[in-house]
Amino acid sequence: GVLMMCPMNNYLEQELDKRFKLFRYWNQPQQREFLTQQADSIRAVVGNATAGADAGLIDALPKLEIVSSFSVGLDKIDLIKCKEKGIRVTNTPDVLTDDVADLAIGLMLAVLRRICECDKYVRKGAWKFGDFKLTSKFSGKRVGIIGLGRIGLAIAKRAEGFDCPISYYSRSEKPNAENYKYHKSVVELASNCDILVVACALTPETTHIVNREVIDALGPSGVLINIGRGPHVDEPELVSALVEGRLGGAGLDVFEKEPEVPEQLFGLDNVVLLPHVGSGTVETRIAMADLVLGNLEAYFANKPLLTPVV
Ligand code: 8YV
Repeated sequence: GVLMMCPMNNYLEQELDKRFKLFRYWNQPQQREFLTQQADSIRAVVGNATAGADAGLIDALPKLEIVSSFSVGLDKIDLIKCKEKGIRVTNTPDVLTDDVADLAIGLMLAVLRRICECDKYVRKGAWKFGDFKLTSKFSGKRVGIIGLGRIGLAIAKRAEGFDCPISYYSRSEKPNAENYKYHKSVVELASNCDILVVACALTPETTHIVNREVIDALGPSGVLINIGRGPHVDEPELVSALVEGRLGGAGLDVFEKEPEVPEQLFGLDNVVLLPHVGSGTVETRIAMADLVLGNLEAYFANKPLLTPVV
């Protein structure tokens, strides 16, 4: 049997139902009792960015052999425990890179050119009474990227098309990034860019990697873009910096306690708020679902996994 943790994609759910004995975790009124009853029949877990496989779930499922995540991020999976127990783990890299990078650029444009505010302006009929205020140019702005992995690199390539000088922070300097300037700390990166983008994985080391010091280094004309994970940013610090005008703006696809979004942000026009839709296109979600299914099929057919992590 396969245990799906929460609703994530209809096509994925239908295919899992066709090919395996599917248990829907979110439909169980008594989740603890359900786990005790079905403990011996669940060999696979399908999770996502919302619900994965934590230590408690892994301990409750002694027959668990594989966790196939409908996400590239692995922060909701206890990878150390999986390794210890010989549980395989797969994710959905590459297929979502374009979408997430596209959206990062979209957020930059939306924040600097006030696209959402402009749209509201037209809809409420305000144009008849005067032109919209002037906004900020995006082309040529200095873009700083935290994490130059698959997604960070795709954002860099796109921003290059807008003539943006690129700099980045990562644990070590990348050999494949000669055109991009490496900074050995996030504060140094933030001090030397106009737009700071979070594009790294969420780990204990990168939790609150954007803290007050980083926000202050970015400053009142700087813009923060987060398409990574909410906990990358100290959210109360971000909110007070935006409310007090110590940060120029923010484009956020992710939040610390999704779907909760700090309401103090709702009245700010220099902020664009998205409901975690980085990979949310029809095309990409099908490709992600096919990877989840392909990994499970490969595993149970004793074939090499398509996108193994553990
Ligand atoms: C998804 C994501 O939002 O890949 C990730 O890490 O955050 C997203 O693609 C999510 O897992 C879809 O349910």
